[in-house]
Amino acid sequence: MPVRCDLFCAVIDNYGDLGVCWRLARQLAAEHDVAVTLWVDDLASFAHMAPGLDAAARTQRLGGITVRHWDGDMAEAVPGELIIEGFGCPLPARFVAAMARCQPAPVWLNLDYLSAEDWVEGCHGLVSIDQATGLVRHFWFPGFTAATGGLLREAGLLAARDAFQADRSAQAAFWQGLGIAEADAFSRKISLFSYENAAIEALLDALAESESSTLLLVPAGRALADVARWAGTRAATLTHGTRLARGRLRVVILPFLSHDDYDRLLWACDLNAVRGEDSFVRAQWAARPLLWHIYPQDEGAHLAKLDAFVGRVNAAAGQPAIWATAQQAWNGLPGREVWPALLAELPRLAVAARDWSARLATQPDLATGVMRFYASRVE
Ligand code: TRH
Repeated sequence: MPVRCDLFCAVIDNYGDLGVCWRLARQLAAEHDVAVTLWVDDLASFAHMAPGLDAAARTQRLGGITVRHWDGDMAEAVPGELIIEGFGCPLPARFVAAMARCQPAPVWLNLDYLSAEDWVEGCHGLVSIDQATGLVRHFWFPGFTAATGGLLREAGLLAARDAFQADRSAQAAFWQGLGIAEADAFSRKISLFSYENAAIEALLDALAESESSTLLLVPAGRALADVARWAGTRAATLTHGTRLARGRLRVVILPFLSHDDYDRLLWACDLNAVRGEDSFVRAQWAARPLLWHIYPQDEGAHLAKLDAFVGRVNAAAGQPAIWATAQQAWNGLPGREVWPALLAELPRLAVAARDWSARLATQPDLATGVMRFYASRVE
């Protein structure tokens, strides 16, 4: 009998919570033979990311998992043996009470947010006791070292990436599919996924004034406001297929891509601007240089997280110094002048990014870690 897992996702904002939970759900089903039910409270947002999803269906099968709309107290639900709550979303009291009636009690994990900070190693695996039932909840912290919960990485991901990056005809077909058959004519390609970001203007100026030609791909989203301001137009005019040109820069607006196509975009670009958590991790698996727009938090708490990540990469993979300065400039700290220097270093940054990706890949992936932990609890 496969292990039954209930994975809960409350959509707070944007797409990261969903992206992570959906990815984990699919991997548990595909690689660990787990019967996963993914409970999502906002199916309309999910449908934006998952093309085959019916936002009106309360229950449906999608890519090897069951997706259910989470909109009540779940009085009728029968808990599985493994319960994962995404990012501390509180579970309905009646569901927790049903968990407490199970014999044995399910293994209960809270999947937390990713950070490269040192404290993560100390907090990964800590427990809290549910006051009402006495059930034990384990904190699962993703991270960049063996003493953390690891990073999501599907079994065939890096082989698929390597095959794609070595195959010019596969890349040409990908660009053709996006309606950009001319992509290969550009010296470099850059993808841009960020929140509203005042640094976009200076980067685009540097690309326009560069000696080398650039194709900038911008999937629909919050960065369009700054791209529009740079272009002197309204964001509403920037829709799928819109092309803008200035100097040596051509900008193409893309639709919001499927997960698989977004991976291919990251694999195909020479620099990827990413944000939040899931795209940030995917860019590291792309083994290409990245600019991380970290999710802004109150009182600048995110800047410590940015520093921790940059410090960890620098210690391991020895990036050219401009990379750290560029991460800061991309996140609102002074540094308008960094972009030409960053672009000049892209070839060396590419070598370092590949090295970093290979180092990360020596650690067990997050889904495997979860299932090993589960096995250790039920032995
Ligand atoms: O969307 P994000 O900013 O998400 C999150 C959430 O805001 C969350 O609350 C916050 O705590 C966290 O960031 C840090 O960024 P993220 O995590 O990169 O998620 C984006 C998802 O969208 C990811 O799964 C990749 C996917 N995506 C596509 O599928 N197609 C696309 O074209 C693009 C650009 C992204």
